[in-house]
Amino acid sequence: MSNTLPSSDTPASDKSLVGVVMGSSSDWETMKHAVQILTQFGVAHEARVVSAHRMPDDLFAYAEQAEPRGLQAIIAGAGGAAHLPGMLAAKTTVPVLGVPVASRHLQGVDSLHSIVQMPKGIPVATFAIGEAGAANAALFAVSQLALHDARLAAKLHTFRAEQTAAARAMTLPV
Ligand code: RP5
Repeated sequence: MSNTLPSSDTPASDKSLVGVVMGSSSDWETMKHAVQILTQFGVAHEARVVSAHRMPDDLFAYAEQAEPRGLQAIIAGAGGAAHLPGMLAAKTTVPVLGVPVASRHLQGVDSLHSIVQMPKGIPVATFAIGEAGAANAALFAVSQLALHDARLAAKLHTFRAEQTAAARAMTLPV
């Protein structure tokens, strides 16, 4: 298990459509599941640490550059007082998809409440705590992009069909 982001995933790129950001490298074990989905679907993306409280100037710069750089979505994961997604959303109109990371003491319920309880006017689409939330945030970004990308839409339909087939093939230990 590694808390280090893979170097090939870290650089910001003019071609990135989705940004995956997180408050700490300790979030990587959760957020890597978003990156895996984006990689699986061939969506150009980047991943990096942008800590809201330890790198506030970087957070503002990332958010301000998101739209001119062409990002279509930002997947933001954080734990505890998880203000990263909300502060990003406050500084950009690019859709922000928030992933609550499980925290040590409150198991991510704190992260979930921090992200989901955005006051009216600045939305953050909030997903489940942990791995499922990270993967689903990426799948949601894929489905948004697929509305204007027929090849990506076909991949998404195939993904769903395979998932259905796998569920139908499930057996019980009776
Ligand atoms: C948050 O604090 C991060 O998103 C992380 O989930 C949590 C703990 O960070 P580290 O102390 O592991 O760097 O900012």
